[in-house]
Amino acid sequence: MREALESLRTEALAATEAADQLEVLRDLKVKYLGKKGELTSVLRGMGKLSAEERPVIGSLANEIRSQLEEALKTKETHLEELQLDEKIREEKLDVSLPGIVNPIGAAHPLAAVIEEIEDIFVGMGFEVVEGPEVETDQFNFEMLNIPKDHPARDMQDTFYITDDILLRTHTSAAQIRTMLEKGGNTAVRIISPGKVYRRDDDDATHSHQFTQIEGLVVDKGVSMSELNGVLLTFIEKIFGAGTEMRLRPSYFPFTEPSVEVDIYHPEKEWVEILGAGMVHPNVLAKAGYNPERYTGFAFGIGIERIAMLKYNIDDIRHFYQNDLRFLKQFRSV
Ligand code: FA5
Repeated sequence: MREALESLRTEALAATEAADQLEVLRDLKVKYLGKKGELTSVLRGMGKLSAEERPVIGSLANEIRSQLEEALKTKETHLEELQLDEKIREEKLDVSLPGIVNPIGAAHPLAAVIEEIEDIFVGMGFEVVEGPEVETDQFNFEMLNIPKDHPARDMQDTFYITDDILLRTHTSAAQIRTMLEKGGNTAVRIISPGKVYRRDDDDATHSHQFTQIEGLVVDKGVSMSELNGVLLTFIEKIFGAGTEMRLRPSYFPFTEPSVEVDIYHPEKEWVEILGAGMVHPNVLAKAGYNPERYTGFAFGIGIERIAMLKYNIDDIRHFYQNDLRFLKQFRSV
């Protein structure tokens, strides 16, 4: 029996030594020390031993059990340490590796130009208001002195939704909304940016959907020279001091006199960027302002044209094609 125990010791210690996985150790523990394990089954034969032999074999068995337990524990700790080292090695961060760069978005060039223009006018005491893109014929035309049969309707070929509802052809509709809101006896000093729509054929300088900024000043004693001063200040701020501006007589049914404003560009020479004029007395009256006491001026700026001149863009369609090669050039704008 002694020999059986000794060979069990040798075999179990060798197996423990050889184990290279925690699972293997667990199996060995069951195999040798478990209730149905080999040590227990050797000890089951103790009944056949003499009274003198029994304590000797008993103490040998206990010695082997604790030696084996000790060996298994030591090996277990060792394997756990190895496993932890491996994990640390795998999860180690190499701070010298190049990082993953997330692409950063930027404002669309038109949005950036609108913001810049808003800042310039806010600096001159203007308030920013918004109007709806789906407008009534009444606000887009009738109240701007353009009745249904008026030839000026041909100047702005319109997308109609019904006979009386349309996609606004210009931001001038915001003039009427603002004056009605102010009630006929309060001064007005607003700009109103937004999208407008016309059934124009798209080409390098025309788009069926484009952006305007309307301006409107109504007060007692407002004059054409103030309009001139406001526009020149705006143009010098957006294109740089010394930029030349020219007013050409023109015609809009809602202003009298009316002008078209060009700026001088070294390559393109004179380029039209906006329409303007003194608010027509009929328009003031329709919107509740007494033209005997109040005068006003208004202007409508084409934003794409401004952005094209400012950034040397040769085709208006670039703004609407969402080509990243184009848009990425405006990251720092
Ligand atoms: C108007 O729309 C008037 N409402 C402007 C105005 C307001 C005059 C207040 C007087 C008082 P016009 O149709 O000219 O005017 O357009 C104004 C500007 O919008 C033009 O100078 C041009 O810069 C721009 N524009 C006009 N049509 C297009 C188009 N199809 N695509 C891009 N820009 C355009």
